[in-house]
Amino acid sequence: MPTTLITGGTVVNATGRGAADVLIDGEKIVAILDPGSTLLGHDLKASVDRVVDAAGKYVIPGGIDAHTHMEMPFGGTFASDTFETGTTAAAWGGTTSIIDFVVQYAGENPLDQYALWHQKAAGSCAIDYGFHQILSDVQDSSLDAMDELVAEGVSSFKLFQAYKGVFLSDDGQILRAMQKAADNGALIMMHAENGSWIDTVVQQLVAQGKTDPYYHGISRPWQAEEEATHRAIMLAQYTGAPLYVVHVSAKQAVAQIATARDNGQNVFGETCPQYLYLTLEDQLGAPGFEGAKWVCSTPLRSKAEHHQEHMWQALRTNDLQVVSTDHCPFCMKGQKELGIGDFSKIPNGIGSVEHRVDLLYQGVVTGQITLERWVELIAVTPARMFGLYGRKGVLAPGADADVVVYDPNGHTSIGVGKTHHMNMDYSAWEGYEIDGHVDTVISRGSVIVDDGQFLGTAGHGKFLKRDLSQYLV
Ligand code: DUC
Ligand code: ZN
Ligand code: ZN
Repeated sequence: MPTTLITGGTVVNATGRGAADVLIDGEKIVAILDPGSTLLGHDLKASVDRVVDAAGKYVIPGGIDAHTHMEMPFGGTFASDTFETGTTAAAWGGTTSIIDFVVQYAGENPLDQYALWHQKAAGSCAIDYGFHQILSDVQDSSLDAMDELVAEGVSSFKLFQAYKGVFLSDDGQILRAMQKAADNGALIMMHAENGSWIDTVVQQLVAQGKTDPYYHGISRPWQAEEEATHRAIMLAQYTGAPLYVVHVSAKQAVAQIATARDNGQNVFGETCPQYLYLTLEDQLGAPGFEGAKWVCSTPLRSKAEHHQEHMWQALRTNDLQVVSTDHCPFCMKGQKELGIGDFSKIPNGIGSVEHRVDLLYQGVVTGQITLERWVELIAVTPARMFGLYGRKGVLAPGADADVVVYDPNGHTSIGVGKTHHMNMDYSAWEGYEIDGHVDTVISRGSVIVDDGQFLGTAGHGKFLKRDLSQYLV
């Protein structure tokens, strides 16, 4: 494979920034050099196969989206991005690794499902990919499978306190899975919403004829998120399991996580771009059936209650540690439409895998987070959290050459027909005009996006066998 020199840019890691050149040999970074360094008196630029000019730009580790659902069977249909379309869109947006979810439904063996997900992803991905395992049927065989999966590099397991009859585990099942995780070192990821509470409110709202998408948000109140978050934390405290709460949207849930952390528990929290920008009033409350575009769970929260500002604050203060997308796209036509006349039948999910890096960068533009914190949230901490750091999430000799050249003076117009490569017939971010631009994306030494062109291939992406979380060992 060729050698590449990225010259003239500002290299940004979590620990700082500085003018430096990045030398890549094959799939690896081999050196971070003073700008304009020579090799045995020779101009390095003349000695390498390819030079990437990053003058005036940031050079950052490739983004890691630790929460995606490509091709997920859910809500009576399948998430509309395949591993190929979803990872290609991710690449366009500066993400060079995803961690997707293998799904176990009731009666299924997690190991069979794990093999099936390998079949779906192998040969299809444009970027590297790992797996978490969803457990919806916690029984002896599932607990045994957890050990085998950890050995396979699947070191995190998602449980649900919502979606009764589909994903939901009761407290006893959660307890048992957490005991296993406390024993084998795995990380428990939790969808924290009180499902029984929500299901009852859904029935009441639908019976009252309150069937518009807006009521999806009303049916899943912050109290149901706070309560489930607290319960998960108590179960984690009792069992000694580490806990990572996914897609946190309520400020009260953040407070629960912060308290648990203050008390010395290994509890972590993730939020998503939709909870930073989009609201119950403006998006879910859009006229007619339009709000279906933004039906996801946990739901968008009330602007009047200021949850969105609170999420930014929590990212700044490290009460939340990761921003992932929960990318779970559905088209309006034929998919979201399943819920016309009954919001509870709208497939839950938003597609953002392409825009996470850009959307988070707006926090740098507005002064809510530093440049280093941006890199930490989109790449460094997900790598550490999910056992990839060193290989991924850092620009340093020995790391995989997953590199993004980001132009802070560039501009990105989000929307269908503009920058939109996800397999969706709409964009949840239509009309966003934002600062910054992903110019060049390198995945393990291969340039996969450059100058407005996709140069990658389906099948370039390799499976990431992950270590245990590097926050815990
Ligand atoms: N929430 C979503 O919105 N979609 C996928 C699953 C989930 O928990
Ligand atoms: Zn979830
Ligand atoms: Zn999810």
